[in-house]
Amino acid sequence: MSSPAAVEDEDTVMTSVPPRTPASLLGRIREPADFRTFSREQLEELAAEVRREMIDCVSVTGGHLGAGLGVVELTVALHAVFDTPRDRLIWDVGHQAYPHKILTGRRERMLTLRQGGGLSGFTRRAESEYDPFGTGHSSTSISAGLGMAVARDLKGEDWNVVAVIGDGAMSAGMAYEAMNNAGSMNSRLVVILNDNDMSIAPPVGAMSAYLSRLLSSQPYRSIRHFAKDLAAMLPPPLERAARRAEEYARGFVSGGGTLFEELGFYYVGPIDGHNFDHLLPVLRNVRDSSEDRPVLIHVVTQKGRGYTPAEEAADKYHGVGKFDVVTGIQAKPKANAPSYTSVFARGLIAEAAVDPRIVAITAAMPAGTGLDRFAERFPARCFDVGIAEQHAVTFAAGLACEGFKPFCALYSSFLQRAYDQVVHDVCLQKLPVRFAIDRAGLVGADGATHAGTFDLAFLGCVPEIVLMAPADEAELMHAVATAAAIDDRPSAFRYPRGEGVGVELPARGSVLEIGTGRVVRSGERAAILSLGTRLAECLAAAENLAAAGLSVTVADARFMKPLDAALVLRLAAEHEVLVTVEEGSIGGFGSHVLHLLAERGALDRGRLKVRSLVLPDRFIEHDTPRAQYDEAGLNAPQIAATVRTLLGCL
Ligand SMILES: Cc1ncc(C[n+]2csc(CCOP(=O)(O)OP(=O)(O)O)c2C)c(N)n1
Repeated sequence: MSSPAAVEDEDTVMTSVPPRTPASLLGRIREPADFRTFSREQLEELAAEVRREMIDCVSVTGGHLGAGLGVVELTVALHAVFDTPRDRLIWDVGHQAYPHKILTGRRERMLTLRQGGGLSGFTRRAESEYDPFGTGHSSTSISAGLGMAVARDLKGEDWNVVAVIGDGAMSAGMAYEAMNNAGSMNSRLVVILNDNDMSIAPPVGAMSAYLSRLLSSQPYRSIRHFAKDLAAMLPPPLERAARRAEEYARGFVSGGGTLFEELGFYYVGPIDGHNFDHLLPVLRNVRDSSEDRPVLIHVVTQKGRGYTPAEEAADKYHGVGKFDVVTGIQAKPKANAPSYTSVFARGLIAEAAVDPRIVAITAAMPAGTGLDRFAERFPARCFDVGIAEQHAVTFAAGLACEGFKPFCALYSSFLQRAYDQVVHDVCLQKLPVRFAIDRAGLVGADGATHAGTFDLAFLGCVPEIVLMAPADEAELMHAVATAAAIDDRPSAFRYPRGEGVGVELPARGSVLEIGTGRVVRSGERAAILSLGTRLAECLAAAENLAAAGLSVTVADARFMKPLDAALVLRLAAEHEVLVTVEEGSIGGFGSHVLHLLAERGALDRGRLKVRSLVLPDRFIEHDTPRAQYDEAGLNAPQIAATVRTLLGCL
């Protein structure tokens, strides 16, 4: 597997405004109503302008490129045919919505994409009335769309709901739950399956194979011919002809029944998603149809369409940093240290080399989690289960039942999906599944949807699990080795997006003593107790305080669960001030420390001042990591200021 530049790894800051390609049609458009009267040829020209504009913008801001390029014609056609925003248009995941943003009044702000105060990289209700549903996590569009459609019916109103979902997103259970429900309801809902035969990585699973079979059973090329022939043969209106063509197509493609039809959908397709001759009549038909049931239009597109580098390497151009439009070469920020993700992969490979029971699981993020490297080394021991986090966790539980040592590598925010599986299938049965929780904490440009804010809180309250948060990349190697050794209960370790601090890496991690922290700097008046990678900021704060004559102890808890009670109580007893620091929400490490102190009576004497520095109780929007940490109050100056205030030394 290759390694696409994960968009989450780019700190993209606008540096210069690119020369705008003359855009004669786009320049006249403020909203979709402005092009609803366009001819087919004008729509085609508009699509070409949108594509050029998108490439220009993303070359400066970085962001998601391939998915948006693949839906340019579809986006233009949808807004041309449907009465948005009255008709609700939902983009699954939302990473392909840049053309949609360009066409819905946000063109002038495209160069602020993914930057502080700028446009989000996904759809957001707060951003535009053309974004009826906020996305970021995949496979929600059919459920949300069905909810809107049913609400419309209950209100007695008459508008359309269109959900656009990719073939990758279609691998998630939620999409089937929604289709299963929609198929049994008499509610008008249009689902557009945007089939580009790609997820971030090549798609996996039986559904993907099914879609390929569906396409190969009757190439859409011949349907186009049918449509043309029929349109020529039949009298106007063209719509009627096209409707007949679809009916023919349905029969030819599926022999009368597709999986979608079995689920209660009226299936149309496959149609060419770059061809307005296909898109416009079919979309108009569906819009004007009086069918009170869900329709699925199977649209075939090419990821990265119209930009050669992205067409040729769809995975590498899923998400990009800034790039040179002419060469396609992406500007890689200079790395000072390896990323936590790559260190995790290195640690896991080292463990797996000596333990054949170690297996690894990813939910459609092989490169994002570093497991692409593990898969190169141990192809038979790495499983990409598709965008299916819930399944990934219970699948890992099954592997653990049979004596394997599964490492389930998920982003913190996507693990939220699998909470019940963690509690019920893993922890309740005390199964030794290891959770490698990547992107724990703030994530920069991807913003609130992708931030790993809650894992400490939602895992810390579950019995049986060992919960670690390594402080640097060497500690991450130790956490991997420790998790490999814990074979009698579940364990998890969390680490952030981005690169480490540059410490030397061991060839293989050491197994840590469960539930023991370490003191990394000894002082007298105050103690800073850190969990995770804010340790470097805590040490910088201590240095700053020392320069002002304040002697501060800094400790690394290493484990949130089991908590090193002896260490916490000692720090509390020996200092006037105790400040805990973590990159997580309220309810996590600091809350556990406070609970322990209260239970053990350490707060009763009234001398100790305790504070917990956690992420604030609000969603932190996309910005540079540094700005996000400042907003959260988790940089060294703010940590030092907290200690100073508590010591009364302002
Ligand atoms: C629940 C969840 N898991 C993982 C992801 C990461 N992710 C973002 S886009 C994507 C692939 C989506 O593929 P597809 O739906 O085919 O859309 P395409 O990018 O090909 O247009 C993945 C895995 C996510 N957004 N949400």
